[in-house]
Amino acid sequence: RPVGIFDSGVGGLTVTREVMRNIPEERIVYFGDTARVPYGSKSKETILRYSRQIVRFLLTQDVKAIVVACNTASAFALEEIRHELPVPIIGVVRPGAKVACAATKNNRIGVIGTKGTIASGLYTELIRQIKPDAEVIGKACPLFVPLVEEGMMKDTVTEEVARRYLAGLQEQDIDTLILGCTHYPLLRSMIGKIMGEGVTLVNPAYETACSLRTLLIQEGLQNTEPLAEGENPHRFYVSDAPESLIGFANSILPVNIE
Ligand code: DGN
Repeated sequence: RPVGIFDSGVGGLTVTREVMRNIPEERIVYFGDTARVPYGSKSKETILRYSRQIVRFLLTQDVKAIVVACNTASAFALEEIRHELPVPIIGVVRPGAKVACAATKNNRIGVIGTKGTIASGLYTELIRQIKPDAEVIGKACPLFVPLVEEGMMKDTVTEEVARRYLAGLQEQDIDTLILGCTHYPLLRSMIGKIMGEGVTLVNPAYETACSLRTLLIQEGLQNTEPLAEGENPHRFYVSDAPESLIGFANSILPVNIE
């Protein structure tokens, strides 16, 4: 049985990429809610309703576990839908928070994400559960998502926007920064350059793939038969405009999608 992964749109493919790299034997059913993206500026009630609908769809695809690849949906909906499901579900926020706690030495952690993710305060809450005296400084960076979707990862305009967003965090003496939005790992080198070598960047997408692997092993759900050479066993669904997903997927995934 496949693993279900969903996101507000194409951004969750950064999580899918890490799952494919780190657990290559697993089959994936991906759902991107491209008709209703962005989630970052919507209310908790709306995100919860959308997430419930998507999870219901993924269950019709006979998934054995679900990954909420979207930070905003993880922050607003995960805890409520967890209790409603017959399969295990994980999000991206908890794995990111855990690794940031392990990485920080001065207990000063920055988090960047959508307005919704930062306003939810969930990263701060989960970090403080592990490190009660940690200082967490959040910053919403809403322009990063459209800039990445325009393919402007290396553009000087994006760099200027990033410098403005990150200026406040640079003054806060953080030693760890969580890239708390699906799109931000694609700006990793630019953000790293601006923040400098003293700041460890945490990519929740990678950490989530590791958590998924642990979960599948613990629950005895891992696929023990390797996929056949050249086989593309993954399925991708969107609620609108499949071409946007195909272009983005083919630029970042290790498999080709038609
Ligand atoms: N996938 C969203 C997130 O990780 O928060 C970003 C895209 C969006 O819906 N704004």
